[in-house]
Amino acid sequence: MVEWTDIERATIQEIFTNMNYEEVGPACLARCLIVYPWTQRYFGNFGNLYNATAITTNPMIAKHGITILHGLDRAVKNMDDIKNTYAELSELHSDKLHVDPDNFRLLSDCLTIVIASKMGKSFTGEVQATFQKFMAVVVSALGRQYH
Ligand code: HNI
Repeated sequence: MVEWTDIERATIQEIFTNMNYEEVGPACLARCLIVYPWTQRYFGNFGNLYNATAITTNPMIAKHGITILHGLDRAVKNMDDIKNTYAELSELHSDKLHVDPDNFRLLSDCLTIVIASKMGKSFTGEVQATFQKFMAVVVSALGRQYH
């Protein structure tokens, strides 16, 4: 069971409250597909992913980036039970989508970088530590139903 301090809880709430989902979601998924091109294989039906420009202007990627962030909302709202919150989503990524769970961490790293660039100076070491702790719990929960 993961313990959260009041400051950690407040930090996570603040990051998500102030986040522009329409900007951060697409940027985060696009970055993942550009930096780790093998992750493109799961989006074969998303149209043109030919190069970085095609990826960053692909409307299906943009929309799905926002969907992923809304997926993270569930963890923000259930910080004390992230594991069970993601049981179904983990099963979907494992059994139906066959997404290699290593990719969750790659996406999480891209999200950290995008958020850092948006927050600038206010993305302190402490904020980063809290955000990465949160994402580590999410990544672990999403990987739970793999067998
Ligand atoms: Ni992911 C669908 C959340 C990481 C590939 N994904 C979803 C959906 C949510 C979601 C929510 C929609 C489910 C539904 O339709 O019921 N994905 C998340 C979250 C993370 C994540 C919270 C990690 C932080 N997904 C990844 C990664 C990949 C990925 C790393 C591949 C590299 N996801 C997919 C694919 C789909 C998907 C593919 C189906 C897309 C579609 O619409 O066809």
